[in-house]
Amino acid sequence: MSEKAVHLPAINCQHCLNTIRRELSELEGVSEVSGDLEHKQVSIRFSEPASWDSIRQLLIEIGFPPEA
Ligand SMILES: [Cu+2]
Repeated sequence: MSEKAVHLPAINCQHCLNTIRRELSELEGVSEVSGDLEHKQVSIRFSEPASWDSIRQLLIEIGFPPEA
């Protein structure tokens, strides 16, 4: 089980967080997604088969690239 907090500068409103939460929870292995609108940050708890690489790729695809 891993947990990662990432800064997603493209987050602007609650709707963005809802989209991120919905899309990420469809990824097998992702067990929890919590968002912080004020800091444009999302915490993701995951285990295999999900990996940080697959999560990062999905975030890029849906328009919320993690800040490097
Ligand atoms: Cu939004």
